[in-house]
Amino acid sequence: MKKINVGIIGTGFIGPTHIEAIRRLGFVEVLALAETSQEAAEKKAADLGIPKAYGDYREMLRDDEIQVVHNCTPNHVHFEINKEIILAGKHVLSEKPLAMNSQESAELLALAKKQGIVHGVNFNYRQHASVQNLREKIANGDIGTVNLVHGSYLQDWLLYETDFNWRLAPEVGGKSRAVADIGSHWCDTVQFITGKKIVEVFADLATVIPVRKKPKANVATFGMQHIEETEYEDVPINTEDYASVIVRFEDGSRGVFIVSQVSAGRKNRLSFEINGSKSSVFWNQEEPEKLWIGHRDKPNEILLADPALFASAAQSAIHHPGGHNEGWPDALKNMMFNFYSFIRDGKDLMKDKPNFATFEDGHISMSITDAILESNEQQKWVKVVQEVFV
Ligand code: SOE
Repeated sequence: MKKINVGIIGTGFIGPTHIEAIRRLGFVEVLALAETSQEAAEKKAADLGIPKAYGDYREMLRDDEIQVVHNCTPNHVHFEINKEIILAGKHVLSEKPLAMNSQESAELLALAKKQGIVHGVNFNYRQHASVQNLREKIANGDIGTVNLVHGSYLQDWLLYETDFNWRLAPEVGGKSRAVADIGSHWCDTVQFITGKKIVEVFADLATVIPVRKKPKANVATFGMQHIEETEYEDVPINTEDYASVIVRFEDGSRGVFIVSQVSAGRKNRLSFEINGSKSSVFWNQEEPEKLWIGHRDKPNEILLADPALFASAAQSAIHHPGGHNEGWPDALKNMMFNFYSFIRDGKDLMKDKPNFATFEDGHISMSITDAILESNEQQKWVKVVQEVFV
């Protein structure tokens, strides 16, 4: 069978993780990459063993051999590049956030539907095997009615005033930082698991470090610990390091989450607890093979990821026997497998249900972020705008 040919735009922290996950599939070829200059593109292409290098992504979009394009660029160019990918008639897999606000993400969703291409957004945490299994358990009524959903997404890579990255500047990262970058994952994951949408929010955002020391050199995401930089300039910070958000779900059930990028010791800790009418569950992305199940009338349990113990609908998400733990790169591979098998099998998003997040989910996520920003500004409950364009 002929392989599906892919081009990647942007090769910072996340682009290479996409490339590695795609390569594990076997039926997809990373044929090209695009960077901001021909020299940078050629260097990256040589390092990563990719045949074609483009110094301008628009040229790559004119390459007839490329069928799918991944948008792994910084946030402020997501909208424009996603639009151009769609108009070029290519399938698109974008990093989140899809755009800078929900008007733009609505426009992208409408355009993607009109062009009939396959569109995906990289909400990768829903692809963990234990998360897929938990969704089945909840749908089967194993924990009863979901009453409460609470948790957090904590990181420490922006803890020090000398930590700096493009995500800190609103004109590049967007008006929201921690909420858009990691809160978006938390909301997507819990909405996926419970099957319930967040419809209303009350938020309190804080910039814990209001002035940062910007190193004279550029620093990649998660890159600070390797930098020995002595020359800095003081930069005022206008995006949030921290947020606490109370949420209401569409069926009236309640939840709350916090996000922080300044929590020492927490590297990439997305966690949630769900309290149902029969039992509770707790999951933490840093120990993804474990699902805690809490009971009132018998001892609590830890379900270790194991295909033999998983619901049949979740078994395609786990690839090794119990004890052979899978993690972040494996969830990303599941994302790529589900996205690319949908394309390979000639499926259509207007008719077939995907097992990956689409631009519809990306737009819902942007609408939640917009509502959180508005709630923080006005210090009141704000409804999440629900319309999804058909
Ligand atoms: C940085 O906070 C980041 O790389 C996010 O952008 C990713 O989406 C998340 O998975 C890990 O952290």
